[in-house]
Amino acid sequence: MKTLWRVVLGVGLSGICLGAALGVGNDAGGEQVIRVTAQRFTFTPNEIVVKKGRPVVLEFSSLDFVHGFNIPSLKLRADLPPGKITRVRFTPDRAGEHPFVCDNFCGEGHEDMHGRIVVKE
Ligand SMILES: [Cu+2]
Repeated sequence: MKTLWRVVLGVGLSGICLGAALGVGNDAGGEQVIRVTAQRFTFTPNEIVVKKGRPVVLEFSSLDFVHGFNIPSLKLRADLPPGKITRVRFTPDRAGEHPFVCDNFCGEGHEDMHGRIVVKE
């Protein structure tokens, strides 16, 4: 009888360990992919919410011009040529807000072309 309980307990614990190994119940997930469209004179979305510690891939499509993406506080920048997807990867390591701007002069409304990334705990 003692042996039987040992087997039951053993199987139960194995199940728990396997669940942990498979990441069951862990919602941190893999990369968070966010599509962003750049077009005179806006980024859509212009507010991007991400989670601290979770890798992010921004996939930019420009519809009309080689806009720039520059986020000084994260030391990230890229040119965004139309007709292709430009990927920018990063993993936010602390909570906070990071303003970004278009840094390629794209016309009269260029100064209004900006947004922010909000990193949540
Ligand atoms: Cu622009």
